Amino acid sequence: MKLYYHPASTTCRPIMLLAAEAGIPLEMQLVDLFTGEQYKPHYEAVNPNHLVPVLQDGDFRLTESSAICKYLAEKSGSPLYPSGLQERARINEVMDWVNTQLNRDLCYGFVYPQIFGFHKRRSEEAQQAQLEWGKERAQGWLKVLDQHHLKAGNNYVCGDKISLADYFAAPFVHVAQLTGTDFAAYPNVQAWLGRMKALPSWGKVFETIEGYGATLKGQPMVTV
Ligand SMILES: N[C@@H](CCC(=O)N[C@@H](CS)C(=O)NCC(=O)O)C(=O)O
Repeated sequence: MKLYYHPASTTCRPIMLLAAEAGIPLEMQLVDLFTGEQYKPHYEAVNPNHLVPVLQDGDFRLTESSAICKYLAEKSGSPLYPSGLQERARINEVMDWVNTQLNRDLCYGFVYPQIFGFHKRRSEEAQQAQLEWGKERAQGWLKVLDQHHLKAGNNYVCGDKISLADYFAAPFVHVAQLTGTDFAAYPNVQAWLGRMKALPSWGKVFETIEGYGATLKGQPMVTV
């Protein structure tokens, strides 16, 4: 199986982490997002959305990070994605929540306008308004993560067992750190992220984005 990816992509890291931890062999095909390779005809033929990740399994091509994670977990029979109806539904629920609410407001609404030049708003006033709006919304979702999903007794987002939802959520939550956020205001999130970072493959999977984060140090940023 081949994965079209970029290591700085938040949506690729859940798949990279899953594959590395579960020992799923993937041929890694870099798509250079920083030179606009995603818009070149050869890649448009792979994904008309001009996005990574894309999984190629023989003749079968799959986009959407959440769908790819589920496909790989199911295909490899991973215990991270148990087949019990309600257990699986709970994992799907959290993954959908991350992909819609948290990703929209924390990543796109708050972090990316600060760390990626091409996401920055056109004027200082627009930028400040965006960050104000994004911060308030992101704080709300982090509170839900902290006090509902990770409430006392829950070491992981779906209970006491690590699941595919943790693999999916952690890279999206982690991006807040690139603005200098330390999650002290969300102690359960902080402790959970610490557990996720202890996964043996975390360092390698996050190497590129951490390297990028290091180049941002010293820039004034708003934290959540
Ligand atoms: N809904 C898609 C979103 C994928 C996505 O946003 N990919 C970003 C990287 S994290 C991308 O390829 N961006 C390229 C661009 O915006 O030109 C998924 O979950 O797979």
